[in-house]
Amino acid sequence: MLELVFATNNAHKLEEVQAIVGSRFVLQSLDDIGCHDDIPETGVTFEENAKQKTDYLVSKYGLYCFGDDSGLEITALDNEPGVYSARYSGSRDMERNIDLVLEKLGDNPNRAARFRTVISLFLNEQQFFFEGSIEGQIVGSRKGTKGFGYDPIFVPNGYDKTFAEMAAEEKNRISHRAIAVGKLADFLKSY
Ligand code: ITT
Repeated sequence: MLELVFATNNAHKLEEVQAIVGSRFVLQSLDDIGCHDDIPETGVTFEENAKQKTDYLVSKYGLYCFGDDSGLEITALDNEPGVYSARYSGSRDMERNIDLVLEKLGDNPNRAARFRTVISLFLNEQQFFFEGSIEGQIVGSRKGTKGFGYDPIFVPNGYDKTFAEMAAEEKNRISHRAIAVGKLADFLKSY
């Protein structure tokens, strides 16, 4: 059994990932290790931000750990909001963040977008990255109330409903995060 710290305080995320990686790995949250610091996220790529989280834990605690960063990239907006997804409008207010995206896109016919997640893993003095993405389209107005973040305006390619109209199990089968975590889990299982 190997202990690994997941650089998150989101208990739901931790539980979900623990179930996927299996009982050979015991995952601990930042809270579990007594880390209440505001870990810097100042990178300009998801890779940099994910690595900042693990670098921080390695230098401060010397622990094996992984951390993730995700966001929405819209082709017609030069891949914005990207790493600024959580605070695109200047705050964490998702109503305003979504309004800003819809306003900037206007009636641009190019609605292509993707959600991306990058996971950084530090294990046995080595650095690994795992990535997941899902392509889709930004719709003209919000649809659905499930999920979080930009889910109400994102329709994955091959589907006719937004992430916010899907049951959690359906979204979690195909999402960027599910793909990246699946790769992490496969790697850990074969390690
Ligand atoms: P932590 O870093 O503390 O885990 P966070 O809110 O910053 O929380 P992420 O880095 O995973 O979470 O994602 C950044 C933003 O990207 C998030 O606040 C959402 O606005 C958006 N986002 C990420 N994944 C999403 C998803 O599955 N559905 C909708 N929006 C998502």
